[in-house]
Amino acid sequence: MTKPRIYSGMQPSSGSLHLGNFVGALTHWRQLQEEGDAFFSIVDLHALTSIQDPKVLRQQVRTLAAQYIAGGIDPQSSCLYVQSHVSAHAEMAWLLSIITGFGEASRMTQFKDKTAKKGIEAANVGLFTYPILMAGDILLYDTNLVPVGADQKQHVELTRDLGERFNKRYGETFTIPQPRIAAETARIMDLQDPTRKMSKSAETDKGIVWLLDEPSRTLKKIKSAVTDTDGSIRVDAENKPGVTNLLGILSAFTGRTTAELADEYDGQGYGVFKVAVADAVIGELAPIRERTLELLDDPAELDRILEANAARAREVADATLHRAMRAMGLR
Ligand code: ATP
Ligand code: LTN
Repeated sequence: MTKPRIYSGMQPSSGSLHLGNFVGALTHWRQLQEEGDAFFSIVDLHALTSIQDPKVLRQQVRTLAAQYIAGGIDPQSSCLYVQSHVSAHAEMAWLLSIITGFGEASRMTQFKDKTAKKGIEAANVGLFTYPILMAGDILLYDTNLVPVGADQKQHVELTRDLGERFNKRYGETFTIPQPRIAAETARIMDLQDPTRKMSKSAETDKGIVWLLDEPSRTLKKIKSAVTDTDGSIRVDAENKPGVTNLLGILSAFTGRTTAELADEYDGQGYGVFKVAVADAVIGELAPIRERTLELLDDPAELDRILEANAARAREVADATLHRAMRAMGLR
């Protein structure tokens, strides 16, 4: 049996990945790359919808590439590449926009969320067509499985609908992908406001552990995590969101269940518990941080890896793009 094709990507939209991205995305990718033929992209065309400074974008693309590699994505066995290096992505987005209904695109909740604050008038059209570009990413690689967080499920559903519609209208062209949604327990919450997910767009970064934070800073952030006053250590998301989140983090970094950990730490006090969480997190993240900095010290080598992988991605993507164009009566 041939291995399933796996595809996922993240936007280079911050100076570093955070703990949520690491637990919710990177650790799954790392595991999945063993089971399939994986493509992991740095979706810089998507990030253009929110980043205006070219220098910042260029730097963040390199940092994300270094963090993918330092975090365990093997650029020899997985295809780790930058979306804009493969021109088929932008072309495919146009072809798919033709078969996307305006109403259908208007129903995407991420667009509604991202424009809620400033209003639709202030948004760019790219933010609106963002899910169509994403559908193209996935369809170009004959993808079987798309590992993403629950917030991206609607976009993968759109991808399936567009793929099926295209196949019906123009003949069998695309493989229809399945989403692989990370478990709710893999969702890491903000350390200062544990009712909200850890997110790079939070107002302050006091509750965010960045993978590039120095260990002393990580320790400080975890020690200052908001908890409660009842002193017990148990899983209770409703009444004890802070403690529950810390148990989730410790579980992700030790492979032990939250129930087991609660049993072990209950009665020892929050101070001891927080230090245990920080030790586990720093133990795994400190070497990743160092490796990332080493990789960033040699940008030429990083660029060489990205270019070699882009060449591989282009081969697969161009073949699919040309197939779709011919099916539509182009070329
Ligand atoms: P934004 O604030 O712009 O939504 P983000 O920090 O939530 O950004 P994304 O770029 O949307 O991050 O997500 C990249 C990947 O990381 C996705 O697969 C997403 O599901 C996962 N992810 C993001 N935040 C978390 C979190 N707090 N816990 C677990 N997984 C997360
Ligand atoms: N929209 C996604 C990033 C993304 C993606 C993709 C994920 C762009 N293209 C293709 C999976 C497959 C996000 O914001 N996390």
